[in-house]
Amino acid sequence: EAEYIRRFHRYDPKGNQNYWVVSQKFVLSFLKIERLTLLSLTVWSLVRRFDQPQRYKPFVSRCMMQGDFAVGCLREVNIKSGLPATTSTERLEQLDDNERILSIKIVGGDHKLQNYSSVLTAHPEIIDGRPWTLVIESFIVDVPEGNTRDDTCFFVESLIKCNIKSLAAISESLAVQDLTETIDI
Ligand code: A8S
Repeated sequence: EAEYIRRFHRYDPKGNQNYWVVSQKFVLSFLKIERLTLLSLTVWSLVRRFDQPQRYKPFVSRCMMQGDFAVGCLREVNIKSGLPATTSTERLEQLDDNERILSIKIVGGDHKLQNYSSVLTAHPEIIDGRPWTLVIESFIVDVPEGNTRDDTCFFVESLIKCNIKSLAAISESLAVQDLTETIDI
């Protein structure tokens, strides 16, 4: 796990270091809870669809793509009501189907997260003969004026935890669906 983080979740903070959150601790606390009992393919097939985040992200109501689905493309995401945000414009920075890495950068929108970038990696593992997927997500973001590092980290961490929990639940139901379809009843 530490090796995955070393390899895939690296950042190069610029400017005043205090204004950046690189939450290694958050990633580590995640590692324990987010071992998903699923075919890792199902997880990755949801994550890699940069054009359809609403399939698993509970706060996204709609997503519109600008340009073809390729590295560098942009999506405009609409956020459900109840959050301090309405839209977000996001760029696909990296999509690696072999290593299972998705990296995005927020480049605009109506919300408080300035210079937000994130990396999500999904690692298939066999534990007790069963396939699992370990999902690790890390992020870097400016601390908004009037907020503390801790508050900012807590806010983002809560959103990401919701996303990953939902990813787990939806992947699981898709995996079960796939299984029952192959069993001809
Ligand atoms: C993601 C991660 C995050 C998304 C945040 C942190 C966001 O979409 C929501 C509320 C906000 O205030 C910021 O990978 C923003 O989705 C749900 C609009 C960016």
